[in-house]
Amino acid sequence: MLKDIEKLLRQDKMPHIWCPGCGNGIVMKAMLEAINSTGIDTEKTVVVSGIGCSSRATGYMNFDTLHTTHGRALAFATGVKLAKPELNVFVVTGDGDGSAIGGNHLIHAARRNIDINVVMFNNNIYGMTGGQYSPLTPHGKFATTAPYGNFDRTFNICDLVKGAGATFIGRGTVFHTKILTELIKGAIENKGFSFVEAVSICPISYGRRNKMGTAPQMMEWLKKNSMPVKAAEKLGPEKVEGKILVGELYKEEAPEFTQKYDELIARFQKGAE
Ligand SMILES: Cc1ncc(C[n+]2csc(CCOP(=O)(O)OP(=O)(O)O)c2C)c(N)n1
Ligand code: SF4
Repeated sequence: MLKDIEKLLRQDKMPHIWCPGCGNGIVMKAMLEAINSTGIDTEKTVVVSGIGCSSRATGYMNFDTLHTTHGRALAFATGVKLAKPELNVFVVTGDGDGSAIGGNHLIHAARRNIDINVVMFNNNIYGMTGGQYSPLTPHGKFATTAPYGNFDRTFNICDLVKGAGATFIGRGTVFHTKILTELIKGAIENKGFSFVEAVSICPISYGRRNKMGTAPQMMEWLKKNSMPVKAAEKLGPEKVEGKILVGELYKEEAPEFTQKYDELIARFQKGAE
């Protein structure tokens, strides 16, 4: 309920800067609901973001927050988690922030399986700077820098993160908010690197250019073009082609980075005695 999460918002920072119909508030609410329902200590919770419309979420969330530089949220978050492994560390990142300039940080944080929960707000575009294409702009879609349609291949960021070593991966959308909230809860419960792709809508910098209509029409589009991953597994690839697959995509157990680091220190301290 909204009442339960109001305390997790910085009311003095309202109104927010997001455009009417933007999906960012929906993803932020899913994060707050997940944090609230898992009952983690909010005094020991840190949220780190880069730069972009989505990254402004750290300004509105009532935790210890860091609004850092474009693409570098995971580098800052890694420092926070290594210095104080007892903290619950989240990263809020945009598709541009986290998959382009911050792509290498994403690969290596996943590779280390460091216990950080990343929520990537994927609106398929660089929203804040007016609509340049990002690595997650689908093939053929229009952007200020792709006036004839994006000729890059469509890129699956969850596959990249899986290949790199993440131990929890899920995809939700701003239409499927219950699923999105559950996935963020799954990320919190996983002791290791967790990645949740939150497919969002940017009616201003993406929707207008791609003639997707109003925000409710973009939501309708998300509903029609998504499918639960479990249902997709039972269908042939031709029926799944182009669909956004939502749900838990991957989970495994693997040693966590800060725990291994602490064990190493303890081993050498013992040796020195
Ligand atoms: C080093 C650096 N390069 C470029 C920029 C300009 N810049 C600010 S936000 C942004 C893109 C944001 O897009 P995304 O991460 O997808 O987030 P959104 O705004 O869509 O939520 C860029 C390129 C910057 N601030 N710093
Ligand atoms: S430009 Fe797009 S992503 Fe940015 S606040 Fe507006 S609708 Fe949201």
